[in-house]
Amino acid sequence: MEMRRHNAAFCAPCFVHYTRQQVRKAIEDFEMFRPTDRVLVAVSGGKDSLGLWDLLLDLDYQVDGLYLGLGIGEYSSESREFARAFARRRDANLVEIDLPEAYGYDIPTGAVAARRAPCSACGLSKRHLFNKAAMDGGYDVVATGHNLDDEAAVLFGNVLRWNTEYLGRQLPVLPASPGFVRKVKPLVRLDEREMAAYCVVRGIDYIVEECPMADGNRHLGYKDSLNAVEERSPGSKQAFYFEFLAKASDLFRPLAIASQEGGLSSCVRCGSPTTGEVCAFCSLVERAVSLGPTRRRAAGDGAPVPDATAPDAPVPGATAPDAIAPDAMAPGAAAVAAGP
Ligand code: Q46
Ligand code: ZN
Repeated sequence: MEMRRHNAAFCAPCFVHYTRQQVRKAIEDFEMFRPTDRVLVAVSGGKDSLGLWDLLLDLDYQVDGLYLGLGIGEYSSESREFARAFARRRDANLVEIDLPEAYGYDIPTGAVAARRAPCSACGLSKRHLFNKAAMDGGYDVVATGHNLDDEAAVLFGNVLRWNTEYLGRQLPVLPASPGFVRKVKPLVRLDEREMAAYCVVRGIDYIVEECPMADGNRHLGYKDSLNAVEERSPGSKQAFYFEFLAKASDLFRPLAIASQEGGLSSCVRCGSPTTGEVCAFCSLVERAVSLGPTRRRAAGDGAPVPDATAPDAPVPGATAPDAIAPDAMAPGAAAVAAGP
C-alpha cells in the first residue's frame, strides 16, 4: 500500500499496524474516550463504519454497533445484511433501529415532508436517533466513521460559504452537553482509500454501492475537487484539515457558542433539547407520517422524488440548506443542523 502523503509504503501486516496507530493517536490526541467508556459505533454497512468497528474491537474498547434502517429500498436491506454479517463474524453486539417500523416513515418520505434534499432529512434523523439510542443504552459516546476525506470536504464546503457557526463546531470531538452524548470521529487521520484497503486486508465485506440518494450531493463534488488538488500535491487534504484544527478552529468557537445562546427547552413530544416547542425531528416525523400511506409507498421505493430537493419551506428548527453541519452523523452526509 503506497501512501504518497506520507511518502511511505507498507506491506499488509505493517499497513494494519499503521491503521491502528492512526486511530489510537486520534483517540488519544483528541481525548475521545477511555477504555472504561462504553462506545456505540454508528454502522452503515460501508467500509468506514465497519472498519472503525473492527479497529475499536481490536484495540480492546467496549464497543457495540448501531444500525439505523433508513428505508432506502434495496440499499437499506443490503447494507443491513453487511452490518449483521460483521456482527456475527466478530461476535459483537449490534443494536438495530428501523425507521419505517419504529417511526412510520422512510428517508425518501422524510425528504418530501421536509421539502429538502434526502440527505437533509437523513442527517436530521440520524443525529436524533443515534443520540437517543446512546442515551437510552447508557453509552458514553457515539463514534462515527467520518474519515479525513469526509472532514476535509465538509470543511471545504463551509469555508466556501464561510459558514462561521459550523466552522466553530467542526471538531473531531463534540463534548457531551445536557441531553446529548459525546460524539467522536476516530478515523480523521485516515483517508477513504486507506479504509477501503484496510477492509480488503482484514477480509471485511462491506456495501460498495453508494446510497442512491447521494446523487447530486454537493459533498461528493467537494471531494472530487480536493482529490484533484491532492493528486498534484499529496498531503494537501491532511494539511488543510489539521492546520485548520490547529490554527483556525478556535477563532470560530465564539461564533458557534453565540449561535447556541438563547437557551434550550425540552421538546414537548420527545423531551429532547430544542430551541422551539417541538424539536426538528418530531416535526419531521409528524409531517412524514401525515403524508399518508400512498405517498409513503411511492416515495419509499428508493427513487428520488420530484420535489425532494426544493429548498424552500424547511423543517422548523432546521437551518439553511446550504450549510453542512460538521456533526452530521454519517460519512457522506451533508445535513442540515437541528439544534446543537
Ligand atoms: S445515507 Fe442518508 Fe447518506 Fe443516503 S440519504 Fe444521504 S445522508 S447519502 S451517508
Ligand atoms: Zn422531539
